[in-house]
Amino acid sequence: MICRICETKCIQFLDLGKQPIANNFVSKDQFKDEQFYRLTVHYCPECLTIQLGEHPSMKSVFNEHYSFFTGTSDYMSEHFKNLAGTINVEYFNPLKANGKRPVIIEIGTNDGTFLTHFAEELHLGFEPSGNVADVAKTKGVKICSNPFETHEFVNWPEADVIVSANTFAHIPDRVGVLKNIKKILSPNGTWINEEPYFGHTVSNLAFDQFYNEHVFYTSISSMMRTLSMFDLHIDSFEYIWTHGGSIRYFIKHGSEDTGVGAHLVRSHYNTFETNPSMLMGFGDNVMERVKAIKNEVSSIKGSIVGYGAPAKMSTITNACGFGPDIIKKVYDVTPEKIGKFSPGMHIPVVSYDSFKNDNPKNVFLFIWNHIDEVMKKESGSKRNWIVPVINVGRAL
Ligand code: JHZ
Ligand code: SAH
Repeated sequence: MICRICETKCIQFLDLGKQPIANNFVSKDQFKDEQFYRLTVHYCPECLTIQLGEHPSMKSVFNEHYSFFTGTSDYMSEHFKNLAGTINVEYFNPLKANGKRPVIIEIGTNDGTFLTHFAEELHLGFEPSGNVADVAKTKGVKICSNPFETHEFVNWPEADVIVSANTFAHIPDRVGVLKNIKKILSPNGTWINEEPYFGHTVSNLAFDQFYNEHVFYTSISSMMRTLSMFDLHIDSFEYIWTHGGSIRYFIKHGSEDTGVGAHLVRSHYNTFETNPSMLMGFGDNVMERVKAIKNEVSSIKGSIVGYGAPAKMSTITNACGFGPDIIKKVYDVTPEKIGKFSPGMHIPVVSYDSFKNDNPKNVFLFIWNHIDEVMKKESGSKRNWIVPVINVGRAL
């Protein structure tokens, strides 16, 4: 395949086979129409960008039936409230003190969990999935349904802050996104972008982060190279504990050396960041991990159920061949998923309401990234938790 950024020939390091659309929970009558794609992962030797080989069309993924709602996690709601607080203190209040009315744009607003904190400010949220956008609108959030990268900004003021969380990685036309950021970010503005950090995916063997929505996987070195092509740079960054280990970049115009490259040389992720050929070994380790999960599950006596029905479960169950004969059902809180079946393997999704009453013993924790929140909720009950990754702790 050819790199989506710099058009260099990429190198494949992982093949997880035929996979369905990860968030496409289906009803029985939709089984026969399910769409599949081949889940291969590659890196570009030139700009170091890690990316999927192929993916289904955006329209078949982000539409009126999108099943992920940010607000289903209390932890994530709190996380975005805190981010809004930081933005107010660091960017909005100083601008207001200078008599300016600040402007904020969000890419991938979803149900408005973040942007609702700016409902009284000059704001705009980009959200092409109609059903989640409708929820955002009820929270006072102004929505544009165009994909951000195709939007033509006419009579819209430059943004002082642009926020994208778990969305930049989802948009195949990365060049289009960066061109539009360049156009609409004010000269002193900041683009705050957060998403799972690929260093954590590697060190946790979290291969369930690979699925069709995640077209790109972020490393600091690839971000530095890509941004420099668009006269943007990483002003600073921090590792954050969301979605199993993420990174938050603060990005600005220009090409200043802010010491990020020097940090990389000292970081224990240096090998992976600067020598992507080690990813071939990672690909082999993932396939070993798939075998280890299958062995662990087959050694369990008695029935197994799943906890949480994230997009990630699609990769695991399809790679491991786990259908309802192996994982009987999966409990989830999302009304859009309950009563449907998991993509590809068709494990029934049932309401979390019956979990405590059913009192299952063996529970596959598909939402290992929410482990703190789950263990708080489930403290006091004794269960055999099966966790697909080798480490859920804070790596940094
Ligand atoms: P969760 C999605 O990934 C998709 P997923 C997307 N591609 C992405 O990048 C991230 O989000 C941001 C349920 N749940 O967060 C709700 C419970 O049942 O791991 C959800 O269905 N009980 C945009 O899907 C799922 O689990 C609970 O206590 O991998 C969570 O999915 C909690 C906390 C959640 O994201
Ligand atoms: N920011 C939220 C939601 C992430 S889900 C969070 O971190 O929880 C990703 C969201 O991006 C989805 O709601 C999806 O519909 C939206 N999205 C997908 N493609 C997009 C595009 N081209 N422009 C803007 N939003 C997009």
